[in-house]
Amino acid sequence: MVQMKRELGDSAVVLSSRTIHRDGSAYIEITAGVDEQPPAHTIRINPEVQKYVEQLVEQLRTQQRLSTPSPSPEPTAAAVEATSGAAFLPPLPLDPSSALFPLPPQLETLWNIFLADGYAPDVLRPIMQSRFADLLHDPAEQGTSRILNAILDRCLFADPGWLLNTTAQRLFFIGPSGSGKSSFIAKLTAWLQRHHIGTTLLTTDTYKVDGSTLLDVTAELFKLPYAKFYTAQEMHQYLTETPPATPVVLIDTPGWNLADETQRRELLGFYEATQPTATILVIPAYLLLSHTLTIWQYSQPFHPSYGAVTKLDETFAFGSLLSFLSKTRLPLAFASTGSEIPHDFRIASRELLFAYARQSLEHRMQNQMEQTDGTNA
Ligand SMILES: Nc1nc2c(ncn2[C@@H]2O[C@H](COP(=O)(O)OP(=O)(O)OP(=O)(O)O)[C@@H](O)[C@H]2O)c(=O)[nH]1
Ligand SMILES: [Mg+2]
Repeated sequence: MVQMKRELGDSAVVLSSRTIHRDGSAYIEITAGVDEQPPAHTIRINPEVQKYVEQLVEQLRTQQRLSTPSPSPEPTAAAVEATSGAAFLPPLPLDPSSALFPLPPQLETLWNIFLADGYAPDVLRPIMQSRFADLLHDPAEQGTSRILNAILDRCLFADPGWLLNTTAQRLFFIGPSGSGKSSFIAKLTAWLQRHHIGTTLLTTDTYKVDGSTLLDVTAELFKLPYAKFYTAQEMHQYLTETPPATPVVLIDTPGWNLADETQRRELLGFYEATQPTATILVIPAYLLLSHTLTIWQYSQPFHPSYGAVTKLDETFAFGSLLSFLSKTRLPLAFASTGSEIPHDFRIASRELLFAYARQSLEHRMQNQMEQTDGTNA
């Protein structure tokens, strides 16, 4: 039995046995069986994916790519031609839930650069997996754009004309303290006036010194209907008795902490009094993803309809923002690219975010190359 287990493993079982007499000696012949089922963890791997990866790794091994630390930064024309002529396997849509298999060095660099720029691994992983073979072909810059475009494909942008063709929009602005809500409302007001769209300004930010100063000045400058409220009741009464007649009404709020139940309840009182047609969530681009997702969670009672991203100029990594947009699918409507009122206002677009995000990734890639050069020197 010991010999059987040693030769066939622990799962071997005796099926039959008999005694054989040969040359005057007696032998016991055992017929044993082994369960041929592979272990459970092997079964879970998609066999097509496994086969594909094995073939790919074999192909790379043949070309000695896995054993060389990294390709030289400036490949020669001959080397480029030789590489592009290589017969790679066609791309296979891999199962996004499967673990990321070991990456060859040229994709590891891309993966690390995106991670360093704040992109969430669970956003990045399925994209890199599904474009695995294409990315292996691409030079680094092209690969970066390919991944970035795939992430932007998952982000939503508001129709740029939605506010220009409106007849009755009440926009309720929420967002963390100092996110740029009041400045943004001032910028948006100027933009609406340039497009001759009647605007009323309302503020509930009457809880702190100077909370409403920016809107006082903006309303005065453009001679707009304007009111301030200290309580939700006051606001409700005002809106019931004298509902604003302008096509657009912008409502500023204090930068209360939505995770704080008391503050959230008070803000909800204003929200219910306003009965807005849309809630705009104002978020600075530099916040960490864990932070924006928490804000997102606590902002659900306000039903955020659109996003306005601020401080693009003060942000040096755009992965958190793009991961947030791709995860929440919150349509981005506006952007603020600086503190100057009214100039630093943009209608959000895919092209705008691509430009900012690409620049940051390029910068990171350049730094990495300089570091590699420094290490090699
Ligand atoms: N660099 C830069 N600064 C901005 C931007 N938007 C707003 N700011 C600045 O950020 C600071 C806060 O802006 P506010 O508009 O007061 O922010 P808020 O969300 O209304 O703040 P609270 O009402 O206190 O919650 C001000 O100094 C603004 O000038 C932007 O896009 N870029
Ligand atoms: Mg404010």
